[in-house]
Amino acid sequence: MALSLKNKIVFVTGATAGIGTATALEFAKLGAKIMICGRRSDKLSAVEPQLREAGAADVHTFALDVQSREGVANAIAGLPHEWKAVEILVNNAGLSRGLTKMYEDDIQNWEEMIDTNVKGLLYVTRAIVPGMVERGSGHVINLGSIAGHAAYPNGGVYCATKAAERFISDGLRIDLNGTPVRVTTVDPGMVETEFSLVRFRGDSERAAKTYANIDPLTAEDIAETIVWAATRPAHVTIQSVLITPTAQASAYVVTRKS
Ligand code: NDP
Ligand code: 8X3
Repeated sequence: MALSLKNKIVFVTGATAGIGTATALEFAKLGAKIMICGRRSDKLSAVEPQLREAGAADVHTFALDVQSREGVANAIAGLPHEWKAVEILVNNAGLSRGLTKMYEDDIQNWEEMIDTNVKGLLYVTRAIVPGMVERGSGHVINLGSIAGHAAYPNGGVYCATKAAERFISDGLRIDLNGTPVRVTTVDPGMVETEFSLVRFRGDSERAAKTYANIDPLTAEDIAETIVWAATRPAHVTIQSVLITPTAQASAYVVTRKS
């Protein structure tokens, strides 16, 4: 039987757009208490009423850049008492920067991807998981990618961050074995969100080409997958889900409609 998440606290990082917003909304429909963060405060304010409308038992938002080790530690330590018992952590905040040969790339792109996708995920995990272990309940769901399964041309560092995510998820699951805390990695292929717009620094024409002439995954497809994994009975761990558009067979084998 599916687990009830009514009144449980679900924390989604990077919920000001894309998969994060859709995931928060999907959990809200189940009557969970939703806590979200991201760097853009205006977007957090815009998502909050949508979450209440969707059925969230309560909503808490705060601006956070997960790249900041101190910022993450302070934000989690400073949570109001009633928001501390996080049941589900969705480590979703992440990004890609550029699509360039590694040996010619701007090093700043690497810093941003590694600091967000790898170190940011670790900082949040380190701050939240001890409470789960102490309470004897919890589930960490990390956003990986098909990019973590095989490197593709000009995206090597992004792929490396998602390969790291895969091993971090495996390592965390091993370290938590013997506790009831579960770990899942959800690894999508092409999902049409702000992802490519961010990758190409606002070049919307180039971003749109990524998804031209295919039916890409939607943020809602991924949100539903995450909620499915989260609502399996307590004795079931979905370790990983690799999910692609039907038009995509691997990280770089995609058939476009002519
Ligand atoms: P979007 O760009 O639409 O959303 C990314 C979210 O992450 C935003 O809410 C953004 O918020 C947040 N974010 C980025 N950097 C930080 C930071 N330093 N601190 C806090 N929040 C941050 O992309 P997606 O929804 O597509 O991406 C979500 C996750 O899914 C990422 O981890 C991505 O790698 C992964 N993924 C995406 C795929 C795709 O094809 N779209 C496929 C596979 C995986 P803000 O800017 O307000 O901080
Ligand atoms: C995002 C999917 O293939 O654009 O992680 O890297 S891909």
